[in-house]
Amino acid sequence: MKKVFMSFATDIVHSGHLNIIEKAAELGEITAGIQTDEVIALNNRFPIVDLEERLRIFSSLKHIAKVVVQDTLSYRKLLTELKPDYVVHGDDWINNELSFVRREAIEILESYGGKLVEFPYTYNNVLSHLNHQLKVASGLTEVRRPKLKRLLKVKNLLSFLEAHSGLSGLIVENTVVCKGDSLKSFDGMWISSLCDSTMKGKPDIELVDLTSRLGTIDEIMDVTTKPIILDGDTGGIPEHFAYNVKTLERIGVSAVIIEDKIGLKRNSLFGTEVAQTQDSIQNFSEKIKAGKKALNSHDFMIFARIESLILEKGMKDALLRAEKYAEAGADGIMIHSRRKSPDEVFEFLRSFRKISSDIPLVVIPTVYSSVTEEELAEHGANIVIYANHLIRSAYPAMLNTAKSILINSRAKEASEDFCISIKDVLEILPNKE
Ligand code: SPV
Ligand code: MG
Repeated sequence: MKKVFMSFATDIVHSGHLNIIEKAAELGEITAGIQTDEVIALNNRFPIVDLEERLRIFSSLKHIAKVVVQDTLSYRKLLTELKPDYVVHGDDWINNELSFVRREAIEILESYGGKLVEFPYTYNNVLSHLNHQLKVASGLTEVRRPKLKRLLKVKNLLSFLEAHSGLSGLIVENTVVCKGDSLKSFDGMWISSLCDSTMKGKPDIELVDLTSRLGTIDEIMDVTTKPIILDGDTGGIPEHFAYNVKTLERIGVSAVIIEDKIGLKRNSLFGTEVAQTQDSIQNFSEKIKAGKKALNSHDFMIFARIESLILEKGMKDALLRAEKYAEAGADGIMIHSRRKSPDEVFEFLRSFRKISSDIPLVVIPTVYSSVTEEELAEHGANIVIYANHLIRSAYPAMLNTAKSILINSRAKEASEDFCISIKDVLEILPNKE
């Protein structure tokens, strides 16, 4: 009996898969590699049913002899181990983002005399409607909200990018790059108070209120499915915070981060250049408790953000606060810094990991931007937030366009030098179903 290997990233089995499985079964005995959540997430998708369930579903199919867990996008490990005579796949990966995985699989197969067999991938209205429905389901409140907790369980370090509009949300949602023998995409969106305010031409002082912030969130949620972390500023007074977390939880936000400051909030990156007051440990702990008590689900997270390093109160104060906020029920700790070097953040991460080995740690390397994700993960960070980069890069592009139109008294130069075509704009926007 010849050996056949197939890899699956899906969590529902439809006739398109069954058609290919039936054809593959004619070639030999099928081993199915069931991709882990982490591998599936690399390609910007998020399974609705978990890995255990997917393993059961596939192992119960008539033509599947064996299932194995596939924990890399690359087939190298499993092909080297299993040495199948054939790898069977739909022909859709010849030209899509998985084409490099295909090329590597062909090389490995050729090295020992194996063969890649591709069958036409089934496209029909029923299946494309089903795919669309799955995408819609993935953005529904009850599916979207727990995604952050689920991702934290399967990935070492999550990366979040700022979104301030539907369009920037689409960039975070859809951008995928090929890196080494894998793919990379963002895990979710950060809705920054700085960027939400900047978009409205207002200062970052909690002036853009929650009603307005909810409008931004709604706009982004309408066209995306990834988990959202909201920058909740100071969270307001505990009595208001308790109501507001319920709203955020209900609409499907996954987490809110609140910072331990009181009075007129100024952006942290001003540091001690402007007057900013840190809340007492006791008050802020009460706010965390009030928020936690108000929640209805287990999957909405409240992260406590510590401003001690920003306000030059020292490492000891930062660590004490982290410990106390965790005791008050915070689901994670964000440590902020405005030093150019990541050393104080590294020190905090290392020291806090001695206090708690599992509470998620969040960092925002805006000023210490040369730090790499590998270094942050090594020191114990769980979430890295790129907090303002889409709006910061959009602004100079818009300014150059405005100047070019003024200088040339026409739009031709700006269109050619700084703009995408209208055709491209239309393609970015969702236009099916
Ligand atoms: C934000 O993005 O609004 C933040 C991070 O709170 S920072 O601007 O660095 O304070
Ligand atoms: Mg902010």
